[in-house]
Amino acid sequence: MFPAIESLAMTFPTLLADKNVDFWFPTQGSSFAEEVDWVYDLILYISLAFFVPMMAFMVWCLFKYIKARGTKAESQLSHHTTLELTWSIGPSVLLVWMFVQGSISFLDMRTPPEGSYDIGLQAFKWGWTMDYGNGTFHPELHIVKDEPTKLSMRSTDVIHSVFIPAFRAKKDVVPGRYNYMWFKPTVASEKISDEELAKLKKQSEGTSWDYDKHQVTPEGYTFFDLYCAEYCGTNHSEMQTAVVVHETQADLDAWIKANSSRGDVSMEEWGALLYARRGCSGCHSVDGSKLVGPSFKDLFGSQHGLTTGENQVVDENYVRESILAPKAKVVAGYQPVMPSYKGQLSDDDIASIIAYLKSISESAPTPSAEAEPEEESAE
Ligand code: HEC
Ligand SMILES: [Cu+2]
Repeated sequence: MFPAIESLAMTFPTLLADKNVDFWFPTQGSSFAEEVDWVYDLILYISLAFFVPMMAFMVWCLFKYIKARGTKAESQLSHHTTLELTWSIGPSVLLVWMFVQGSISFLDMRTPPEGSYDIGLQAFKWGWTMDYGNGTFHPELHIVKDEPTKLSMRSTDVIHSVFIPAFRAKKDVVPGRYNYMWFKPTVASEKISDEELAKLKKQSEGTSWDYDKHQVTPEGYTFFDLYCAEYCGTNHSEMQTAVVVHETQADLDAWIKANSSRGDVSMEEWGALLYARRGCSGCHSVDGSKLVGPSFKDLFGSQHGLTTGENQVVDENYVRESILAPKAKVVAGYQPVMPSYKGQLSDDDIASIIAYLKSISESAPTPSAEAEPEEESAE
């Protein structure tokens, strides 16, 4: 099966370093894994059983029938019906067997069971947003052990592909339609101790969280990898996220609740979190460099032209409109490729993003009437 081959190719360089990888394949993390690996092994060993003796025989013939230079070649036009039937029918039977075995697993993977736990997945250049319902969105995929889980997937731009090597699951995400995939995770994530997590947090202070280096999420869970497996542009290789498998539904519910709203985090901090979590960082830098979209550094309070030729001041209303209806006013020199976040960011979320934009803008004016009466940190 393709997932197995690709997972091997992808994990090979990190094979020895990664504790999630057995000798040959990633951990068997879902109910599909055993089946897929079995079919893979079946095909591999049948191929080896033919390849090795054939090559050995060929090399043996090379030496056995070697002739001196200049010897005239003889014609060998003879025919052996039994031999020819054997080498045609034998392999055909084996091929059909491989096909049937592969199809059985394939059909199983195609059909989500009734009553699966449904999570929305949105793919975009270049990241992922999972929709847990009730306005809770997060780039990480959080699911429950032994619970059949279905992903309802869509793309805002080009074709992406969800690939979770440990689950042996992969499916394309195509713009303009919903695609579905499902799996039943069988291995739960572990959580490291609070002290260990605090240590890691300290190490990575001031930088973004390095999943590869720490091998746990910012909340301290071990995780499986989720990659984009369809080349989709410049930052395709960074289109990765973590899959965390919770022990019980109650654990997942608690996690969703904790991530559903700002809680007692300040607006500015929440805005920064949303910037990182909701994919803005894929298109907008905060260091002044131009990516797919304009940088957020010193954006708030500045002025620039629109594609219509009009001049636009970046204020609260304009930012709000840019997030909810990005195509209404397009910045001159940019393509109208930003997805709308309508229905995905609450009023509080948008106000938090505005607070964050102000905090990284020199020219941000004093808080206007619309902004929260929160103390402005003038750095
Ligand atoms: C797929 C890339 C992409 C993503 C993701 C994205 N944007 Fe944009 N954004 C753009 C582009 C391109 C523009 C400029 C063209 C336009 O105005 O639509 C833009 C424009 C903007 C503007 C107006 C900027 C200006 O200079 O006037 C704001 C504000 C904005 N985005 C906020 C956000 C926020 C907040 C997020 C995350 C919640 C986000 N964007 C996610 C591509 C993106
Ligand atoms: Cu992609």
